[in-house]
Amino acid sequence: LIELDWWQHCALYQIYPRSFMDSDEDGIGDLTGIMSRLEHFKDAGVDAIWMSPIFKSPMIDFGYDISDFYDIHEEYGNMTQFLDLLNRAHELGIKVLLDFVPNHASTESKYFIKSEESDPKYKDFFVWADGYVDPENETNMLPPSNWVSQFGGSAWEWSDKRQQFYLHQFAKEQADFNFRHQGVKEEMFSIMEFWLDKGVDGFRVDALPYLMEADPADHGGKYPDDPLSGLAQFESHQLGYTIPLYTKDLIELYDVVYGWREFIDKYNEDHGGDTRVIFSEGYANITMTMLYYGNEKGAIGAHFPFNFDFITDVSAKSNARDFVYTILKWLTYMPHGAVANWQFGNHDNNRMPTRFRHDMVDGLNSVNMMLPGTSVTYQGEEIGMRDGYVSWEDTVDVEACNRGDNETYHLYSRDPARTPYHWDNTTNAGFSTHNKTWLPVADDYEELNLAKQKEDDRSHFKVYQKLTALRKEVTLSHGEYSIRALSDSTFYLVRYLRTYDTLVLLFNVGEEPDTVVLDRVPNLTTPATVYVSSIHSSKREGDVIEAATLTLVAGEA
Ligand code: TEU
Repeated sequence: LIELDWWQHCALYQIYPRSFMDSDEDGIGDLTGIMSRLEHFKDAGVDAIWMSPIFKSPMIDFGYDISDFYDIHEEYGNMTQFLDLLNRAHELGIKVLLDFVPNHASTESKYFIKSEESDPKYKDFFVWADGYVDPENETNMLPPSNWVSQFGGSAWEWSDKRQQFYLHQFAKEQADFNFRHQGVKEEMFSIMEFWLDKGVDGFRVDALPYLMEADPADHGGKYPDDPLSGLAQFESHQLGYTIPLYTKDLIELYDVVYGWREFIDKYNEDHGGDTRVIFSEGYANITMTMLYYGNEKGAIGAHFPFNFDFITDVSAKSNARDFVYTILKWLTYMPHGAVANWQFGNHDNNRMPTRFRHDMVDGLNSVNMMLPGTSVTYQGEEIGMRDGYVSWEDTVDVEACNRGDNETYHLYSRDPARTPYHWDNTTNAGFSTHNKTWLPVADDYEELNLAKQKEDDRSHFKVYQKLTALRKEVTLSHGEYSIRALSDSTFYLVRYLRTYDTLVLLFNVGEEPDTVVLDRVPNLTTPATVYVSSIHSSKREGDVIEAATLTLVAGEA
């Protein structure tokens, strides 16, 4: 059997640094806090962590608005603490990935300040354009095009200083870099190299579909209006969600990604050691997503693009066939020889047990861990953490504040998925001793926390530990797969490999009990032994299944 490289089958875990562990009692998570809890990853069986941005930032978008790409944000710590964290993680055998945010920079960054001043080196670092004089009011300027920001409103913001508009596909404090400018491309290599030299194992690369926009040179020197997805449509919700034509998924952006892969491959070659990787982030249709892996001409891109299909394509309403379709979609479209990955949540979406049902946590974690490729866990999923309640008064997410009001903010807010981690049942769930945490701690923490789950006889965490241990089995790293619905509500996932153990997952995603006939499951021979089961299952580890049928209660795996 071919030995897999670490990233091809690791259990990867996303840390949201602001909410993981507070060591300096200010109600905000930090690097020393993360360092103090590294044992948790050993304990959970996690092999690699990626952290949402830890760089200097005014925190308009909680770190996705970077003002200095080469330094650590003060609230999170300093470079010495970062290096301590990195070294300690490496001693424990845990890989560390950073979040690389190439699409935009904070308007407080040196790049933007100098660009706004038309400094020769930086003047073209961002997407600047003249506006139109408002025919109804000559002192008012209208934006170059009808393009929309992801966080609501026009994607163009006027600069008095430069007397031009600049583009921002996210908040107005996040100016979009101009990737048609050589200086920007070079700066990106220099940022990556800086952190690779510090010893990081790679990057999660943020918001790639937005990297490039239509080139005015192709449109008679102007930024063209988007025919379907412009401001007016967006604000009146006329067409629902329409994919923008000129600001997202542009073909040219992939060459930039392929260039980064070349760069990191070269870095690996020159420096030896374990492979450094890039995992790309972006919500796009399956064809555009697959291009991040590489193209038909042989160009290679990200080690893998994050797979968001379990976030965008299935929910509590999905039946077994929807799950099977969603899984097979990725595996079928993926280029030959590529590595898959799976995840049920991240800091931008409602938490997994909330989007699905609470009784599905162990089943969903099982699917995540048993599919071929890399599994990704969002902080808290290992204990089944649910969305926290955040009132409008406590809401801090820029997307919710810009797009929502006190009645609609919950449609947009990402705060509920970002509330502090539940370590134990002490004040603030053991996250912080400060009297006010940056987001409120979810009120179920006394019942739902890591310490309790370690003590309980059966718990989501114990299931999670069994699953990460199971991943070390060669059947899961190298085995074939077979996935199919047995009924509307139950599907199987079988992993098998020659003479090794066959591993079978049966998962009832429905809301009613379901009885399935076991001889319809390929490679399943009875008597079969239960290795792990949902915490509400009547089956226990070691139970032997001999009967021809099996009844699974709602959500049972
Ligand atoms: O998100 C990129 C992205 O595609 C957004 O559309 C995201 O899905 C949306 O904000 C969800 O409501 C990345 C980060 O993950 C996100 O936290 C940042 O806000 C965004 O980039 C800008 O950096």
